[in-house]
Amino acid sequence: MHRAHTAFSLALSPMAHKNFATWLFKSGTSQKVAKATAAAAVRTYNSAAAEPFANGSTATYVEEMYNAWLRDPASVHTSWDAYFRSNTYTSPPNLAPVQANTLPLTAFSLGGGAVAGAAPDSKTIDDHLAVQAIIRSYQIRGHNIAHLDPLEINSPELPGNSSTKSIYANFSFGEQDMERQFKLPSTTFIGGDEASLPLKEILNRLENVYCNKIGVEFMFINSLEQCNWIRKHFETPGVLNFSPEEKRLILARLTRATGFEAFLAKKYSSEKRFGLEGCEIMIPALKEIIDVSTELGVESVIMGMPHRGRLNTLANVCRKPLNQIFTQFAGLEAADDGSGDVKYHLGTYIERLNRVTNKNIRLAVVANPSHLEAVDPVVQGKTRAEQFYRGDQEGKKVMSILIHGDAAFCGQGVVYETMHLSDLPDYTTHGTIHVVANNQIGFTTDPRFSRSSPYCTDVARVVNAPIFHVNADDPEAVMHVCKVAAEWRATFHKDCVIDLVGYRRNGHNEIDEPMFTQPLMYQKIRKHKNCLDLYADKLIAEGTVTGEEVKSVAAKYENICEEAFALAKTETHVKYKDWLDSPWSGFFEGKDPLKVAPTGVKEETLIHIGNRFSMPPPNAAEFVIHKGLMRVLAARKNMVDEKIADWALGEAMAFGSLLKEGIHVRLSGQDVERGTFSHRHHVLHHQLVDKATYNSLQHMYPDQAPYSVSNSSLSEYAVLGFEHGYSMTNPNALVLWEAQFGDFSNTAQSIIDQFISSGQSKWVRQSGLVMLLPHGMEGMGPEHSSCRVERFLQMSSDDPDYFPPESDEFAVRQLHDINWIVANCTTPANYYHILRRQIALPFRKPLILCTPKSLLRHPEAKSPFSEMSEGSEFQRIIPDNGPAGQNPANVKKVVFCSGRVYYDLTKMRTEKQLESDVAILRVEQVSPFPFDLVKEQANLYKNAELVWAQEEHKNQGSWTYVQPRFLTALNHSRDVSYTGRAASASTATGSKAQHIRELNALLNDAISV
Ligand SMILES: Cc1ncc(C[n+]2csc(CCOP(=O)(O)OP(=O)(O)O)c2C)c(N)n1
Ligand SMILES: [Mg+2]
Repeated sequence: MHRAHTAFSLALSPMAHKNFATWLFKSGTSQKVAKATAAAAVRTYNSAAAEPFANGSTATYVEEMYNAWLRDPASVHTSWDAYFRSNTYTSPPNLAPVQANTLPLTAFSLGGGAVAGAAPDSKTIDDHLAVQAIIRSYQIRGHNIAHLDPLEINSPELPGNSSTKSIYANFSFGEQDMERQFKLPSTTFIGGDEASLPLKEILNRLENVYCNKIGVEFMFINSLEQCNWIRKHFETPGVLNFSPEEKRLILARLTRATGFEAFLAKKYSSEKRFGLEGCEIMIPALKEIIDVSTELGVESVIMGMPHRGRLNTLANVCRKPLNQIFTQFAGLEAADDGSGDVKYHLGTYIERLNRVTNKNIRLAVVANPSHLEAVDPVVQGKTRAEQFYRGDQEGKKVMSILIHGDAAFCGQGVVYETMHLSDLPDYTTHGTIHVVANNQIGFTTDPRFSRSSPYCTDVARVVNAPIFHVNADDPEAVMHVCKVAAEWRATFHKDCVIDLVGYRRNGHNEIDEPMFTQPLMYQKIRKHKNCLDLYADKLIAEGTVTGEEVKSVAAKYENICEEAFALAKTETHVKYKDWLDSPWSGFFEGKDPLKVAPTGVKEETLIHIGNRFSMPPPNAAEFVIHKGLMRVLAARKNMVDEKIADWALGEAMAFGSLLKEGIHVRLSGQDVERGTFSHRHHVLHHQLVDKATYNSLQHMYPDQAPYSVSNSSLSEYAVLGFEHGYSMTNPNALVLWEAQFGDFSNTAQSIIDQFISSGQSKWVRQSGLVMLLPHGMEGMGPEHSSCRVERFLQMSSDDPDYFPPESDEFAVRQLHDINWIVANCTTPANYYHILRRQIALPFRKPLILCTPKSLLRHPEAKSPFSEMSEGSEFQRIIPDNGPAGQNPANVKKVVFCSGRVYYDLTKMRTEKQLESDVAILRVEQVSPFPFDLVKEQANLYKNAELVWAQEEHKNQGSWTYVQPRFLTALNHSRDVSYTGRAASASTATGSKAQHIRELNALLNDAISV
């Protein structure tokens, strides 16, 4: 109770006043409020941020202030006085509904000597207001002074004096007031069934709830309902009472968690395992979350977590067989293909019976790279996909849990980016429970030097997620918080955070010396008993268990470990497949691994899709479409009638035909619904009605698969990660992510490097994700030109010096063996085929596709339906079909190129009338490199000089990738020279004139004989 003053004075600090005063007094505020209200009438969001400002606890507070002011203007701060005097405030009749344990202020007559029924005197009112303010202060600030740190080294630097004296001085309460009864306001549940309590009891209860081992941060939430829900779950008397059975279960789980690390430490003392010592309670915590969630209907939990405690989680949460885990320490060869990963990155997938709830549960821990937090959006995407395929629209059956380190949670921006997906209609997973294993250190850096926010969890405040800080040495407090978190998610389907404040008993890893850098902290840690011992002592002292029982539980688990250890010794190989996080049951079985289904479709299908795609909604008369779009639709219809397709139509043909075949298509990225270049227009907007839209691709066939196209948040890292996760879940879906411009994909580099490029090799996990990357040197400056295709190509895993054996299966075998496909298509038909091929393949590979900008409207970049209908297929190289191709022996020069520069080259060739002398060949699939076709084409043009022409700079584009492969394809018998821009540090010039000069030079150079 002694710290009530601190909490109270903080709540009423000048800053707190300022916050209220700003919105109340700013000139023009009322206009702004009016405007905001008008906007809200048009746009409604799902987000909590859309709730009116004067809502929830704030509104109640304002009303309380108003009532106090009515009785005595001097009792409120001068800013409130000024505001209420201005006559702008009217008490809202419905903002603070009277609840069971509330009474209007006029009813205060307790203990202050006022006669029942008579108006209370001003002291009574003041005192009640003071008590209300104290309650509120505890709710707002209690967490700042709670005992969260087991080591007690992290003292919040709070202003003010926390002595008992100053509490009484400030509130005019003396020792004699402690027994006075006070009515409890509707904003507290500490009374239980009682409507009033003595002051002493009020302070005691508040202190216990808010300043003990749990610190609840929630009063920033803009929802009165949610705030009340939290208050109720923490304040109701008795919530922290556990039955002896529950306590024994916690002890048993904690014993396993602790025993696991101890066993590994004993058997593999020099191996890195990133143990959980100091935060072992995380294991019982996760189990509690899963138990409660399962009880509430969840059937599948997808988890993402970093290195710390991962093996323990696999062993004791997922119940991955211990021998498989121990085998990872044995340094065995792998029995299957791939390069594998270190043991503390591997994923797993397990289906088992939850013994506590007696319900079946699926648990997946998603494999992840070292890159901290990179897995967060991947987990979200995978969760979302699983919800989607199960028809779990509210996230009642599938949920995600993300586990974080304290330093990474606040340091890595992707956490913020992922948080911002949490409430978006096409990305929400309906609430994630975040668990921070907060050991108060990141490697060798302590929080004072690694963050500027008071807590490592502050990022979660942006999405109004409640944050439950808890001392990791108090297992019962931790379990309570976990139970509340699981119930919160099941009730509100919003994110919440559990901050498990513990410590790290060892160094960053087991062979690291922490005393080099944290000597004082580690002196404390050395003397600190571990959580299991503390809890066992407590349970023994209170008579819940005996010392013998404690020992026997520990011994039993050690036996289990020993048996598994012996079994692991008999293993001769590790199997990467044992660690797969997303098995695709049935997908590979019975399939010819080298057979690609045809990608052409019946012409009537193309016509049907084309017609639908160019039609306004069926209720067109009422649905007002923008005039410009009517023209777009009419132009599409013309194309369909002429049986030709432009880029957007070709894409729609691919999507529509896949949807017809039952393949779910999901396209996501910034502004993808319309398309950055205004070419796609998949979503038509009613010009007069908000949110009234029509998406013809969702209405192609009555029994089609679902089509989803969604503008994303302005994030690449999280959204690409999300789509990658989505693509992992089901192979029978085409999942595409489009960058606004290709170069923006580099802000998602770790998803590209760590997951997309290498995921199959490391984790035997396949993904058919498509990355659409607008690319092309069109004079738009350095940042809107290049998708840095050279980087993708540099990561392609085909050997430049190896020409695979030629056979009918050459192309598909190459695709099978490589890590991903990199292509730059120049025709809508080829774009259509390569998209469809993603699904036609008997395996899945990511596709990196350079996509056009100006070609979207280029009159020549159109394809006849015949190039998309039955019998047609994707062309890895498009040969020269003009005079040069028809008479190759006379051709003097063959220009190989890739992408849009082809159209510039042909134009120049026409201008120079060199159609018979210069052949232009398009390498559409750059990687895996079409060795066979290059050889075949070069052989046609026996007498020609061979050049590679590209518009990208020499150190960029495809040149460095294709050059050695050309030589391999040609068996080093002929040379291929480079034509194009010089090497450059930047991707493109910012000067239009220079751009044109460079382009002309390269075209002139290429088209010359
Ligand atoms: C993106 C990224 N940057 C740096 C690292 C190197 N690194 C590995 S663990 C670690 C400290 C992480 O601290 P914290 O998140 O608190 O987790 P803890 O190890 O304390 O459990 C760092 C910096 C990394 N793995 N990932
Ligand atoms: Mg840490």
